[in-house]
Amino acid sequence: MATLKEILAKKIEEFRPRTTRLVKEFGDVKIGDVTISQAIGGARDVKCLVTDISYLDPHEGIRFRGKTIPETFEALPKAPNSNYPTVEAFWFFLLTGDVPTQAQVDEVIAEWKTRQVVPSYVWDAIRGLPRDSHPMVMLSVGLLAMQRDSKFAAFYNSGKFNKNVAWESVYEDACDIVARIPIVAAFIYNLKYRSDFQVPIDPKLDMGANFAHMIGQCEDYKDVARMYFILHSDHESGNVSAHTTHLVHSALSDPYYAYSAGINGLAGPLHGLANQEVLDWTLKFQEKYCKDQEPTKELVTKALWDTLNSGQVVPGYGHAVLRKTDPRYMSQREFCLNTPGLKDDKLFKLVAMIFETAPGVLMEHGKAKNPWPNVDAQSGVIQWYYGVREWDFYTVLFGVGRALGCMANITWDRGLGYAIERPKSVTTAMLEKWAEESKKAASN
Ligand code: AMX
Repeated sequence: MATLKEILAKKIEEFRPRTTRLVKEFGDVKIGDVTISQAIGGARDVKCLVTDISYLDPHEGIRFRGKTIPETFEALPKAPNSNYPTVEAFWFFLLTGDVPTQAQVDEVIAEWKTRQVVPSYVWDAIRGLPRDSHPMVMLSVGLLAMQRDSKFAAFYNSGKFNKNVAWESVYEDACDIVARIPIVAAFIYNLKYRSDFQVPIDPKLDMGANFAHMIGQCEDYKDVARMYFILHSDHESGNVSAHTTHLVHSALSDPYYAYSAGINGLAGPLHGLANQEVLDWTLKFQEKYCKDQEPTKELVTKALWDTLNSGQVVPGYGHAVLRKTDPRYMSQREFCLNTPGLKDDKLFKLVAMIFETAPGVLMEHGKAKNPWPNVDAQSGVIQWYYGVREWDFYTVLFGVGRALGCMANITWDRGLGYAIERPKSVTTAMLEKWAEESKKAASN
């Protein structure tokens, strides 16, 4: 049986001529124009990134390797006694586009075990931080501390660096990072919230199950972890964490530097930190409005307007690309509705009420182009229900999942030899000149 790396090597070899031909023969074909509002407004919709790992349609939502979320869950081999695939099966699929056999999944699970040794100086680096540092700082520092192990950096410094095979050492780092990041995350959780009570990995368990085990969670949480990490893995290339990782790696910074930077982007409240903000908003709402009464749509409406009128965003709602409810939201909602206990949970019911109310309020407010919920509006309530109530940790969970997409993407970036990223800037005076010229041309 060919290994994952051998299958990947064959796929990259086969794919390369497509990229080379596009650049060589069709390099001048235009795929879009850039407007002044795109240049000033965060490059929204500017088509200048390429990935085949996932695609985000504004109306349909995400497809991983051509498959919707339900199709992905359906197609992949499941974890033992579970309706969900293992993260390892998903990793194989994300990297190659092939649905692995059970034997191939078992091989990835076994291989990750060999990579799960985190050097003790990583723990020292994290322990050296003030205990009230944000867990995303700890995750970013933990990743950077592991950079000493980078096989890509070692290959680059070996004097034998060769562009054609550079992807192989990125792949090695990528596998090390995805295998180790849940261990680092569990360490941070136990350090911060369980009085440094550290639990060793259980070599019999797959990644999701092992994460549940390390943070002292119950049997049912194993599926929560698998589902969570898969859903948060990839959202095409333009989001801040994926794009940052791609950008930093394009300078041939190794995957540790690149993903540590990606994690720093994920820590922004408009991006991954929104999951923590959603829980914070919802609990503050309960505290302020529902001490002596049950939540009602009227109270939720009032709280939403209070947020908007104070100039803040409603966390968990809106999206730069999506123009409908995020299927990652729906997938988690379905999980809640199918989980006895969770479907009747007070917080879940409140989140469901916000879902019924917020889109109308945002439409009336008239600013957000997408008034529908994104992934972050639903994820915290599941963690809360299972007892992971330290909501400043939620973005770390996002970061564990997002590692899969970012690492798969930069492995392919190197495989296809993507160039250092370097868009061109212009000055405001140039924009004003072009604006005047366009006005004159329109009036002639
Ligand atoms: N609440 C209030 N106002 C919102 C809003 C929301 N949820 N979503 C968008 N708006 C506002 C924007 O702030 C912007 O206002 P401005 O004109 O005064 O600057 C206006 O509506 C137009 O914005 P947009 O084009 O609809 O969105 P965008 O592409 O600029 O930003 C996003 C997208 C996600 C940052 C934005 O919708 C937002 O801030 N949402 C809340 C935070 C959040 O949930 N982030 C997580 C996104 C998913 C993820 O990455 N994890």
